Amino acid sequence: ASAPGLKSNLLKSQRSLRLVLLGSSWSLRSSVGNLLLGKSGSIKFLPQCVKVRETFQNKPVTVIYTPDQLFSTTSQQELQPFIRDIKDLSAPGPHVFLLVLQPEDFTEQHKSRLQSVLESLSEQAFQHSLVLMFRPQAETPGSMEKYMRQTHIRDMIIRCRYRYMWMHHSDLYQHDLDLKVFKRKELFSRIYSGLTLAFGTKEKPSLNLMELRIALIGKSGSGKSASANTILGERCFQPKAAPKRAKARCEAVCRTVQGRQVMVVITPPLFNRSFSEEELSKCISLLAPGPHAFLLLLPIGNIHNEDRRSLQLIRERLGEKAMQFVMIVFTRGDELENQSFQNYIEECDDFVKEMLKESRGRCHILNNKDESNCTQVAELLRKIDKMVQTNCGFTKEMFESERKEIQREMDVKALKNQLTENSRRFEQEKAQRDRHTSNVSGSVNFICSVLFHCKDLHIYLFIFNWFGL
Ligand SMILES: Nc1nc2c(ncn2[C@@H]2O[C@H](COP(=O)(O)OP(=O)(O)O)[C@@H](O)[C@H]2O)c(=O)[nH]1
Ligand SMILES: [Mg+2]
Repeated sequence: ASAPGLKSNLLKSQRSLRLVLLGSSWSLRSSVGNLLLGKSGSIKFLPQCVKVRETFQNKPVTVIYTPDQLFSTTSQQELQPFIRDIKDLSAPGPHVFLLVLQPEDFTEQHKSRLQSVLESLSEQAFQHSLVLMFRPQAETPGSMEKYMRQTHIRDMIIRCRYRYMWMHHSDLYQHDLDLKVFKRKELFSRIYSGLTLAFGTKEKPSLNLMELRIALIGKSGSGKSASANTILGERCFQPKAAPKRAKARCEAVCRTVQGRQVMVVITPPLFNRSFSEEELSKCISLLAPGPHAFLLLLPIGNIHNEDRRSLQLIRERLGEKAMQFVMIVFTRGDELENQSFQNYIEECDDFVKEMLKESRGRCHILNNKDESNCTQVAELLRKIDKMVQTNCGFTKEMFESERKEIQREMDVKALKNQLTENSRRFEQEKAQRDRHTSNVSGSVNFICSVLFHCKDLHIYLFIFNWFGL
């Protein structure tokens, strides 16, 4: 039996979701299952297929855990009971085959086996499959691109019509409850958006380019929500005209944009005091292994001298290295009317030009009122790609080492201040002591002179007395 049509079953009713976990090691598959079901802890190895039901946002979710037979040496014939089990448990047919792969352990043989099992499971199995790839355990710059170039991995992704996503091992073992909930929602949204990806669209999916992770920075009203929607091509956030209270938490959404995965994290305004160090660190964690770009949003017509401080704040809070990943994005591009962007920049105040110089001329303009304009997004992604080519991205390790550096600088500064304060106090006390000493010596002199004069007086009195005067 073929799997039921995705659109008719999953999208129309959206009543339930049946998922089959296939692929890599038991520990990875079961951990992905646990994340989907919102469960913690590990499941001990199961020798046969098992079906577990849960709900997600009030909708039933069934996850079918499969044992390790798939990649073991068993012949295709011996796999028949395994295939039958999956069919029985996922009847009337699964909506999604989640192919959990670890690229460094995934071989040509694994690919052939996986393909033939999928073909036996359903004629339409590939249209219902999503490749979930785990980042290499020892990730080095460019290692993901290297895996994406491997023929068997490329073939697998192309057969799944470019439905693929990367995950980080740490996504599965989050201790932070908020992050865990976020990762669960994100995985579901990626499954839904991955499966709804329209085939044969004008957008040509690309395998050469990795996913992009973008952090949006800017004051309240700078257009973070609106720009995130423009970039993601979907109304994921609610833009709001002022006045409003700045959020102290970061928000993240991931979508397939022009054939590639793009994750956008909106950060709370940096000057917001309630935006804690912990939350800042969480923002960077959400963008694991690190953002490719920090877009500093400046709304045309509402840029002030104090906005210059945003760059200083990025330095102070994220470290000097983060500056290499900063791009200034002017929002409200529609307000340029007939003026060209180039001309606008030329007429800008000097401090804006200074800011552009600090970000090495990396800038872009967005018109968030023109939602259908994909060119401005394509151009932005291209500029980010160019930036990524020269520096691979800001990593959590960089952030942590920068934080240490910032902390060290702050400690040195505090120590210097303390020393300055101590010497100032010492000088003050010395001056006070000197004053005191001079007062005392003044008094002593006075007393001495009085005594001296008294002594004279005494002599005079004696003389007067002597002469009987
Ligand atoms: N005309 C125009 N308005 C925009 C543009 N970008 C954002 N806005 C508006 O500016 C206001 C603030 O935007 P929002 O995204 O909520 O800013 P945030 O506080 O940084 O998230 C909203 O009313 C948006 O509709 C743009 O490119 N053009
Ligand atoms: Mg907003």
